[in-house]
Amino acid sequence: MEDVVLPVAQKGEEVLNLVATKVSPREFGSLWLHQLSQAMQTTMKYHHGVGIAAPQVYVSKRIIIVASRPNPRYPDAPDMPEIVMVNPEILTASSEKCLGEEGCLSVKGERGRVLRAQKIVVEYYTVMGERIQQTFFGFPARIVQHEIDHLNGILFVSYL
Ligand code: K1U
Ligand code: ZN
Repeated sequence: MEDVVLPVAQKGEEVLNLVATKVSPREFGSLWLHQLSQAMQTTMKYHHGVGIAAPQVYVSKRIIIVASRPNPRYPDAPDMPEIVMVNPEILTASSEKCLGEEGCLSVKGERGRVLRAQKIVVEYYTVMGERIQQTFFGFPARIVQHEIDHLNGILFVSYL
């Protein structure tokens, strides 16, 4: 089950327009949540992405993965281990904004510059249900905002 590459929904498909539902407390630590997060990681890596959200693999639940690494557009991006976030919420967002290039596994062949908060504080749960508060800056903060937009039915192209 670990190496499953899931199909990725493309712009125009209804699942990408929905507001995803929260993972319930009884689902924390469950086999399906472990298997889904593992398959999301495999799918993201297969497509060389730096993030992915569950609705992109046809699961309308509030789960995202963030995996910053240096890349041609962001050579100074931190190389972070993947973080799986369940029910993520942005607690605070800086008034300082920055423009940066984005792409999307669900919008093939399109890139664009999007204005995002430079710094955010996020609260989320691990797959085991541990509550975490974490601060993100720059490119990782951009990925988190892009992925949480997916949970709210928003694609980056709507900002262009
Ligand atoms: O959610 C997704 O569709 C994945 C997306 C995440 C993302 C990339 C860039 C900015 C914000 C969020 C991707 O991984 S697109 C492919 C990619 O690695 C990339 C694209 C543009 C700039 C930098 C990286
Ligand atoms: Zn995307």
